[in-house]
Amino acid sequence: MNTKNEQFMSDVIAGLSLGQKALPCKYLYDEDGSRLFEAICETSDYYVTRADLAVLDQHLPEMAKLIGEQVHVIEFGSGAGVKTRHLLRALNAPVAYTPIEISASALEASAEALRGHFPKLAIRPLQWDYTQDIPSSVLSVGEPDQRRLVFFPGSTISNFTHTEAAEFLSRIRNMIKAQGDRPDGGLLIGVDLIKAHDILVAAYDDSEGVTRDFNLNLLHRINRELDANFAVDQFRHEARYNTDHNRIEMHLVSQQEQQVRINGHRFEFKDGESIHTENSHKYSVEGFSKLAKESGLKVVKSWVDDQQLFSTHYLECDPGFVD
Ligand code: AVJ
Repeated sequence: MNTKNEQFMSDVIAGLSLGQKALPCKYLYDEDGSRLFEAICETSDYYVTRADLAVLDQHLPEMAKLIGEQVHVIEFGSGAGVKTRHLLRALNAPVAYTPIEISASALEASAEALRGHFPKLAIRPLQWDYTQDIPSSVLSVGEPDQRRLVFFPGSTISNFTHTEAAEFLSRIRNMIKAQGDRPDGGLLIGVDLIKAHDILVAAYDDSEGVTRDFNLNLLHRINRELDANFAVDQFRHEARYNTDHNRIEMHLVSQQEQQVRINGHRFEFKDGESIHTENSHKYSVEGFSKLAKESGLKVVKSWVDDQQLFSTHYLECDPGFVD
């Protein structure tokens, strides 16, 4: 077994040994999972992607004015999408674009696609796990280094708990704050909003069953990569809204009492017992602004769509913040 699978194995063993069984959501996004996630974004119940784009398209001219000219755009995620293209087109003379993504293939494919659209822009794909620190020199684009705009659309921040989200925002602050000749930069981030529970549950249990397949794919993956014997059809996808934490939780619920063997380890499931596989935290505009403030960022402006489904925020370093 290679090191990558060893890590996967030990995370799975640890997660299934918890009282509430749980698996890290990053393992949902293998090649099949990433393809299924793209398909989720096309379903009629998953409003998130459309609402995100609607907010951007309606307000990009104003956003671009606040962001200013000649920025170095840094995106967390491969940036294959239409949102990146719309942003880059709206900005005034962006100097460089750095998509940061752990999957080399996703990164290269999207960088190549973008080069076709922006032949004169310096596109500098960076293969890196963006939840880990990135040395500042790796991101520098020249002398003097250019002002940075971090772009984090899609409400990917929803996967983080509040503590993780606050740490993540602090790291973004360090990345954009002034250094040498480089002035303070900004952050443009999409955040899904708290709303009626039935809309939320439907978005994570779509009527086409794509989210179900996405969630169950994790068991197929464990069977394939870790020599396990999950009876996948004996598990059911469930999306629950947790009101205490303002989050959707995805679970895989055992449909009977059963045993699963994973590379010599055995795990017991009671009838109805679940594996918690993903969180999607929801925010109010005020709640997100408060979280950002704790991390030394201040919201310059927030925008929401007409139906108040989704929010996009432009933030800058809070000059009054002391770490
Ligand atoms: C990738 C975290 C933005 O929480 O809406 C969607 C993940 N999982 N449907 C979300 C997801 C199932 C998605 N994010």
